Amino acid sequence: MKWTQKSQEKYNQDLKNKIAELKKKRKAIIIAHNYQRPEIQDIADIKGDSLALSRAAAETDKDVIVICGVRFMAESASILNPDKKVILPVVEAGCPLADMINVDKINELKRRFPDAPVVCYVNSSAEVKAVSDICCTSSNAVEVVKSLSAERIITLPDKNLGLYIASQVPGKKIIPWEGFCPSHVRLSREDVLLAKKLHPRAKFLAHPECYPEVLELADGVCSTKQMFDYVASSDSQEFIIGTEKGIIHGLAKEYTDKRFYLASEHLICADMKLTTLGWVAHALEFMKYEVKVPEEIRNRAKKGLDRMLEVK
Ligand code: CIZ
Repeated sequence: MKWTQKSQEKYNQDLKNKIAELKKKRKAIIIAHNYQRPEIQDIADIKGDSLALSRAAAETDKDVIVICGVRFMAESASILNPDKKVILPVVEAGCPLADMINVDKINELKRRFPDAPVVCYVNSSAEVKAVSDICCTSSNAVEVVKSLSAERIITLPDKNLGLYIASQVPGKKIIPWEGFCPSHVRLSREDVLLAKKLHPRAKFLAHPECYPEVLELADGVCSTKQMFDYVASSDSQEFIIGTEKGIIHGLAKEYTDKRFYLASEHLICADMKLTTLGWVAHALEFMKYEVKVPEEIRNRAKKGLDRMLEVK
């Protein structure tokens, strides 16, 4: 068969119909991150950042939660919903940033800075959350740190997010871990200056996982959710976006009268792009791949997530 745009559309529509049928049969909810492929965002019941995903997972009355994202997101859903089946369609969808820290390294930090609580970005494994004091996302990291009475605070695993928090909470000494997001650090100051030259009227929105010298050029430093909020309340018609490419689909779909330019074509997370319609259909048909956090780790990790959800 010759593969044309028409046959591709039919193939996708058949998969979407199958997913809708299976979703009903399984009493499932599909939750997708803002960085997912456009066609995955379009079939999701809930779409958002990690915080929205965690909240939706905590509130759903469905039996099965399909997380279209990466492993740590499915783990968070499992931590908050021990009695539900949490499914990650692509078993190897991980997060290189999350893999840059582990329990031994945190224990070493705690030995060096015994008075400093550990604030752990949700982009981390369940084991890492279990030995941290409180979690945060890129939406609420500054508020979470402000909510703590300690003067010295360890933030992990993303160094740039730690440096950004430090710039916003000057009264505290932030001790950031050295991790980084391989997608966001590919955005250079030169990329942004070029994009600004090409689109002089556009506002530049940057994710806090970008380097400080990139954030210096930003009109807004925003999580993905905050980028939606910024665009909604801005009079500007054009925006240069400094985060993963997937968000452009959601922004362009929601704000049809505004224009969005990706700050660099390198802003792509390969793990986020692994989930396809085919894998979601497979996940619902065969209930694969279940992510279940062991009870002992879950109990400890949940405390940090609950504490975060209380802050904001
Ligand atoms: O917090 C998240 O979900 C991430 C990884 C990015 C963002 O800002 O949404």
